[in-house]
Amino acid sequence: MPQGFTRRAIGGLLAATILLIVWRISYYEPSTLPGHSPQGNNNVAKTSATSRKVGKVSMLYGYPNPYYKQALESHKRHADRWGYPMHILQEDISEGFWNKPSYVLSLVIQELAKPAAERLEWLMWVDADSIIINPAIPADIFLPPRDLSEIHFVASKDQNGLNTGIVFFHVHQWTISMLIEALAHPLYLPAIDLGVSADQEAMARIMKKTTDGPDGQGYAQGMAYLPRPWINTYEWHHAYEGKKGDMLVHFPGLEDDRWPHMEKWLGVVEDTPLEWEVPLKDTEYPRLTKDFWDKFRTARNLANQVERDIYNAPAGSLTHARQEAVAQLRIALQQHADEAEFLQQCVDDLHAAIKKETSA
Ligand SMILES: [Mn+2]
Repeated sequence: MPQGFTRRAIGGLLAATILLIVWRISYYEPSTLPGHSPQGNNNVAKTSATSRKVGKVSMLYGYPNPYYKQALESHKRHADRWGYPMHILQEDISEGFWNKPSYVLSLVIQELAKPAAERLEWLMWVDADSIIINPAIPADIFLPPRDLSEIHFVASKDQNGLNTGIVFFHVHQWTISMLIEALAHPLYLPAIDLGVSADQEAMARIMKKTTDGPDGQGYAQGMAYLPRPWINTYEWHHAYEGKKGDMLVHFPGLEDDRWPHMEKWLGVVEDTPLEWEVPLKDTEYPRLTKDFWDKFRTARNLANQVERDIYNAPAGSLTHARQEAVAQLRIALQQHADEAEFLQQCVDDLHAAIKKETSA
């Protein structure tokens, strides 16, 4: 290779890197978290061409709680490292749990009011009872590839269903409609008891809707559940369910156990931050997330194709088995994408139905 070419190539690469860094810094907003001074942002981690503009969002108000404050500082360090602006609600703007969807809605609207090129693309909500333990994991590795443009909400579920402790919201009109329906739930369906986590229960119910909504199809096809331990790893009374390299720890439930558990983890990340840090490439995340979305895409494309085939089938064709199997696969994509074996079973069942009805 001629030397001039090499020099030009290196020069070009350097210029592109500087441009990228300048561009990332321009999205930086200092935290307004009390007592947290904004740090310089010249250590922003490298981002790839497929990376997304992500902002992190949380809330902390009311009686001062040093554990939550320190937990959010771990999120702020993660945000600084990757060049994500971080927004923290510090005033009670609504009633209890409704602060969360209200604040996210306000941010989505603010982002959409900007010119497209200046907008954040996704918001990562993080509860103040979660701590980043491996800041080397970028938020956008979990997001759907751009071609899966119908996905606007990425979450996880536990034994109680949807858990909104850690969730990704797409900056999109779909999210505005969804959050407005969630916020309005107690007003238009006052007879339904949403329980203690009312906002979470409202969102869980709305995510199952396949009627009404922005396009008359509800919201079910706009969401995907990731395996919960990837993004929303729990601390149980007896132990951490995750392993070294996992991105964070969340402390739902736990009652009085929460404080000693948070204190232990805050000690780990503040005193020995490198103990739990593992470079992204040395974790399972790149392979697992790629595999997840590849399988999701394959299943979704199959469902689309079979629905077209059924629609175009000549009158009198057998389609009943395919209709049933494709409906099952849709439900699997919408509510069980985090259960890999179940999703695969639904794909296999649909292939069997196709074979049965089209090979005769
Ligand atoms: Mn929580």
